[in-house]
Amino acid sequence: MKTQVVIVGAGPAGTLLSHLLGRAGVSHVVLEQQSRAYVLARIRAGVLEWGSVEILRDAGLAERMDREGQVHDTINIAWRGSEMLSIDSHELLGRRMMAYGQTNIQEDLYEAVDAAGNTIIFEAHDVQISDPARRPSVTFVANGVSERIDCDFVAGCDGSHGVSRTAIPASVRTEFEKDYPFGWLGILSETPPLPHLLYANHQRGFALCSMRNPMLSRYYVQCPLTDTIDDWPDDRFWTELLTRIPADKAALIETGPSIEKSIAPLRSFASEPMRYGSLFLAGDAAHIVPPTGAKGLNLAISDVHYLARAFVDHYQRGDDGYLDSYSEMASRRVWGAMRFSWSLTMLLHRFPDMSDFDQRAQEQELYHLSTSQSAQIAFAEQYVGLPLEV
Ligand code: FAS
Ligand code: PHB
Repeated sequence: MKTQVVIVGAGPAGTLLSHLLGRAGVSHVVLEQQSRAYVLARIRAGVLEWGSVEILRDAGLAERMDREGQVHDTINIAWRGSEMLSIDSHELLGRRMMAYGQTNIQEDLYEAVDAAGNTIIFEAHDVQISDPARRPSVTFVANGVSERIDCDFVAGCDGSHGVSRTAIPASVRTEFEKDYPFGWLGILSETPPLPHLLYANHQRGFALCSMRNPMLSRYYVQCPLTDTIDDWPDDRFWTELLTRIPADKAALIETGPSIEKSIAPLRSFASEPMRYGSLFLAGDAAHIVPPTGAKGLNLAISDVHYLARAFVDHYQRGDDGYLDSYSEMASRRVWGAMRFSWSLTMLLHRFPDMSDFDQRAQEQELYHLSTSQSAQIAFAEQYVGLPLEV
């Protein structure tokens, strides 16, 4: 086979790239190691920056999002069990955010790929990238048959455990990493959510109240990395969540059976450069952020926005300016989100070695955020997302 771009991975990054390239008439093939159903069963992100909303709208992917998604202006942060601040990004910046689950986005993306007749080869195994620096080709096995695709470019959208990043020689890569000594236990429950996102700093640990739709709530509590979901029956989860948030908010929460329960470790990771010759990395293949800042999915979308623009300029105008600037431009946005997600994780979580001084210093920073409009503006512009670079 021969095509212009091979995309490895059909998560949000790879599938959005497929859709954008298809709209521009750039030939491509997507290789996904899992089945379509497996990818769609993942429960992950829930909050979209307004820049991501606009990218999806411009790509004709927003009809269901605009119908079912929930536009939000306010982020609430609680501390010490009773204090709470509210940050209204629309009042401060005129910018909003959208609560719309990654699972829904993935469904919408697959539907659009099907409608456009683009090619995703699911259950493609043993993907290998050869000669990424000059004349790349990709081999894989599907239905027991070994295949090879010659291409102009490879887009590595295969997440943090994929093969694309390591196709860049270790001598070329610089990696930055920070692991956190706790995880997030998340549940979904078919109960009405709180009206606004609520993050909580508490002596017992972090908690987060989020949503998917008016009858589907998403909740998280910080838990030790050594825990498993068997350590957290629903009753224990609800008791812990309601303890960590202010009583007046806890009184509004309707508990119910969890329909999904999982523990995710928290990690900061970045690999540079995001380009090696004809190989380009996008999304989790190049970077991981702790979910505290709701940035992972949004970075995947912004990387793909930059990369699709670069490929289209190459093929339609013979202009490689955006290809040549991709790695630096995408990395600038990645590091903005990386730092914000790290700082919010350090501010809101209970670390095992924390002293009373450390706890009090966290609480003082939250008090300052509650009283300073300039601090709130700085927070809000990073949470809802800075404008994309032209
Ligand atoms: P993905 O990992 O989503 O997709 C990569 C795809 O490549 C996968 O389908 C995989 O099967 C495929 N693949 C891997 N190796 C391959 C190979 N060798 N060959 C072919 N295909 C291969 N972000 C938030 O903003 N908020 C959250 O609350 C949040 N929660 C998360 C919870 C968990 C458990 C995880 C793991 C991530 C979470 N994230 C969250 C981040 C998440 O949303 C990612 O940022 C987002 O999925 C990134 O999308 P992709 O880059 O497409 O990577
Ligand atoms: C979610 O809704 O899953 C969510 C919201 C905000 C975050 C992380 C996850 O920071």
